Amino acid sequence: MKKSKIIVALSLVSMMVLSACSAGEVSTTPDPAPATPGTEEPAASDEKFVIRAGIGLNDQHPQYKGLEVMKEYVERVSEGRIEMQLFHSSQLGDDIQMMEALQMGSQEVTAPSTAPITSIDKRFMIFDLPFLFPTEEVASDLLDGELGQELLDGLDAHGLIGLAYWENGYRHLTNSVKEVRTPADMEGLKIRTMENEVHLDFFRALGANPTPMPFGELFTAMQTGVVDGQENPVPTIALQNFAEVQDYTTLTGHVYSPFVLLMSKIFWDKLPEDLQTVVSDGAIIARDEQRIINREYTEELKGDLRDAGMTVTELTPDELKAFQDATKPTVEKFKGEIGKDYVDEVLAEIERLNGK
Ligand code: TK8
Repeated sequence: MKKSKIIVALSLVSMMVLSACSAGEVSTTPDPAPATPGTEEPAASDEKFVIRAGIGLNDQHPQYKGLEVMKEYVERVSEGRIEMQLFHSSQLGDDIQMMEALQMGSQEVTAPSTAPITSIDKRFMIFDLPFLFPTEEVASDLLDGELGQELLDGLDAHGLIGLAYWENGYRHLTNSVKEVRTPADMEGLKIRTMENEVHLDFFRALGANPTPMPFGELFTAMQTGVVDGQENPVPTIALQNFAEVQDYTTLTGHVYSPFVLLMSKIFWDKLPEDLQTVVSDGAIIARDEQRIINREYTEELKGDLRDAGMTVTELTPDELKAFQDATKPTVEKFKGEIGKDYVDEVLAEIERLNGK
């Protein structure tokens, strides 16, 4: 009896421990040795996968609309084996924090601008060089081609899967102090930039006083006067209500910014192959839709900025050239850091695409 009592007691204890383990809290049994990559037990076909997708912009922005298109596709085509939960307005952190969360496996998807990714791979600085792309079409053709793919493939080594390039768009300057038509008008303006050396350099070259800052802190910084201005595409200026704290927009179009749709490699490697295909197809289908929405919004919302009381300045060709000339030293300065060969390849490809 006594012996059996001990056995019962022991099995009770182990059941309690087991039930505690299944709740994912306490584990007394040593974790099984991590399976050699590629030898993991394939996920059961009915296993459900949850994707937490976080962005910095709000739910009105074309970036969020793109996530909604992707959510609809992956949930439908995976027949519910994938659930996508969407988080906007920096609910899960800023671009850099979310990228790090993906690398650690505590989040599955985010879509930062390329600027923060330069902290991981300097070649992404190519997209921050001022006045690089003559049109959106040339930009997306290059991004979707070999040269763009080469950079996405390089993210694997950093625990990230580069799924696609979505569109942030041409960036324009706003401020609350004065109308800007020339580089001289920039003198001393406190401008918020993304956390990126290239942007800091060319705003200094324009005579401004740039401050790098996460997007989530920008609105308050403009409201309180910590900064006089910032630069972003029209949909962001309009849909993030910058007209409430900014009076002037100058359509400089100084940089075409892509977003990079990223997935955690830890999560990606757990997905069975058929679901990896659903995710990558969904990313591309949503990309094409997101770009169309972004370009439509960009045209429509320019009028909204004026209706909201902003002075919207279109530069003359000469005025634009003055900005291009003033920022040329930045291009030369960062060619080396990005890699001269890669820069030359990209410039040659832009010329080819632009001549098409
Ligand atoms: C939003 C940012 C934003 C970017 C910036 O998270 O930081 O100004 O243009 O879109 O990625």
